[in-house]
Amino acid sequence: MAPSATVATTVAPPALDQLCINTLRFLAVDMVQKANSGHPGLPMGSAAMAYALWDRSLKFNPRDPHWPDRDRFILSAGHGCALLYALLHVTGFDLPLEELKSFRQWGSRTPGHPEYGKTPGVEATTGPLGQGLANGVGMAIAEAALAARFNRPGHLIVSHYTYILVSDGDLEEGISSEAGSIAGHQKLGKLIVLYADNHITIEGSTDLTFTEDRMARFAAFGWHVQRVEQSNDVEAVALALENARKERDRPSLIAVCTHIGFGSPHKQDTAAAHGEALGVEEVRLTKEAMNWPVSPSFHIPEEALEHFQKAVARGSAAQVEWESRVQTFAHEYPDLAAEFRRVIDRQLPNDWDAGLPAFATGDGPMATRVASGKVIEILGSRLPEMMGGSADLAPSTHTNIDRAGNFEPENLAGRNMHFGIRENAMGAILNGMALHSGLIPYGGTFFVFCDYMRPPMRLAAMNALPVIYIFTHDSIGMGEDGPTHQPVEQLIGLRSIPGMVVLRPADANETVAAWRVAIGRKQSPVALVLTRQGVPVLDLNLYPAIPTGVPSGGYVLADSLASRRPDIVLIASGSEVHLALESRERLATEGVHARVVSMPSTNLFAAQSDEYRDKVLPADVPILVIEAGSPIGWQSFVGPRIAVIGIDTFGSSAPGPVVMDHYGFTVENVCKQARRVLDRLKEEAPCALESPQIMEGSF
Ligand SMILES: Cc1ncc(C[n+]2csc(CCOP(=O)(O)OP(=O)(O)O)c2C)c(N)n1
Repeated sequence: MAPSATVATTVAPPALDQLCINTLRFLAVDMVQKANSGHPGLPMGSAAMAYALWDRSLKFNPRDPHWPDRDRFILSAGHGCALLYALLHVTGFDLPLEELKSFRQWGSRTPGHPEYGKTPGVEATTGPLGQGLANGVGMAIAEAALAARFNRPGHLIVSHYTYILVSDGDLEEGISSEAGSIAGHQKLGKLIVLYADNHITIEGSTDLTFTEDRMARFAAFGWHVQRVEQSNDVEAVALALENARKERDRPSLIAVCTHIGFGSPHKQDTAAAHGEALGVEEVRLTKEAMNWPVSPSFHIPEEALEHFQKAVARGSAAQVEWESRVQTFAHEYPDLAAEFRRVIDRQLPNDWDAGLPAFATGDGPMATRVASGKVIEILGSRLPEMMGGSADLAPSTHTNIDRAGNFEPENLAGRNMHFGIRENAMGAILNGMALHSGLIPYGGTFFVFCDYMRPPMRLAAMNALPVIYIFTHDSIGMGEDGPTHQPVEQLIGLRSIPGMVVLRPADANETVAAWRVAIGRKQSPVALVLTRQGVPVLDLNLYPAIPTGVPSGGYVLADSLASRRPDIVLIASGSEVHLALESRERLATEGVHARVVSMPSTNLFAAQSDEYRDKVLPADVPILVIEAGSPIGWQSFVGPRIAVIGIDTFGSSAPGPVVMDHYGFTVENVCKQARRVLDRLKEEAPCALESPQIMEGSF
């Protein structure tokens, strides 16, 4: 058995508490019933523990949901969001009852799972189980890091807790072990997790799938664990929360034995309390059983509302008290206070990009990952809010900031993070850090392993979070490690995530420009896709368009050598840009005049005006795309007059240049394919496919 403490007091909560808890329960029941869609079970079972937290502990101000020193609360079990919306409404957030009545309807602020930015008081988008837990770890890391940076003796400017409500599903997901492990290792004492331990998931009892001792598991991660046997024992939950807050060196897990669908005569403790409304008859029976008026629905007793709304005065007072502390702090440490305000507001200092290097040809060949490492060094010294690291690949991803120290329990001011080999949690922790605000979080790994962190990347894009990913070893060009490590479909995969900006720079100077874009974007995640292998450095005198071209996503890097309209446009990204440039010269000797368009970001290019795009890619000039990735997707924005040299297998293990040659990334093949495109146009007849690497025009 785990060394956990069991906390218990009385079983029946006092009448007012009971009234408040039932208010939450039945608001959730009515919301789901009216929508005829949603999950009533978790809200009914977890209302009491959520009430204990929100009523007795949580520091929040409904009138200012973004107050920087509020406690964070994440409902990781996002399917139970009716509970969260009920809490937000009754405690006085700007979420009118009408919104609760429009649960899950078009245009409402009460979507089917909590969405960050849509509902005041929702701290994180949740729904994909496990992500919210790891987001909370990121928030707790942010709190610890900012506290270390800004608090001074006698001045507590950053001092709040992160609370998370999780379900069985959250703890079943592998990410919970990744996140739990790192949180325990980092001794995140201000992270407190309430676990709705109800033994039920959608397919039935957890006996079907989930029988390990969860408490022992988290204790082994280094957590402080407690159990509350009676979920309605508000005082016991409050006491367990108090114990958890006293525990400064370990994150806390409080398993509360809840009953899914609590109070429902036919559905309590069954999977039937999941995923659908209770039904009109069962709602009536439940209300009657719990002595609640059957109608009207959405009933909120005045006494309960009055009690809940004390949160407004309590929250305002707490914020006013904090603001006065900040004022005293600002008096004593004016520069530090201004800096605190700047980072919390996500503002960049005026000179943030001063001193970024302009690389010379003689600096090359240089891998873009190496160039990125040099940029991180400089940016890291100018932007103390930059904090990040790698999933155990820092020597390869070049993500460390020299002299910034490791973030670890003994050095919470350290900014280099060691995420361990935990990509999924790394992505979600970065999201939590971005959601917290005050930091520019970044994380790196090999590009192929971005698949392991795709769920949090998708959420980062959905929530417009400024997270930066550094993906190195970006193509088959990385060589010997072979197909398991050679990304092929990842580029198109990331480009297809709405809102994700993917940048694959061609050389060191494009890498500098790409970092400028990444830091400057406050409303979207950015993935930097970088080479392992050295590539030539493009001379800024010869290619002056680089600094302004990269932010446009695609630009004319080198025009047709003849001062006339190009015969063909060669589009390339990353390492293939150099191949395009060489091929352009070879083609010229054969009388074919090619323009080279460097396209580090299809997403940014797609966002340019039609006029700009038509200038870069004239409508009636054929296009050959050269990119060491899946050819799918290019036609969507360059039209049908296109051929692609890409890859539609998984690569092979051999030295990088050999692999590139084998897959047709040679000057000979580019020139040959360019001539085929032109010949075909002359003949106006489709030509047969010659190799799997070239895709023909009419997709
Ligand atoms: C990653 C992920 N997989 C699957 C689901 C679909 N899903 C929603 S709720 C749920 C199970 C809920 O069981 P539990 O987590 O124990 O919550 P409770 O029964 O307490 O409501 C599942 C599988 C999901 N939301 N996220």
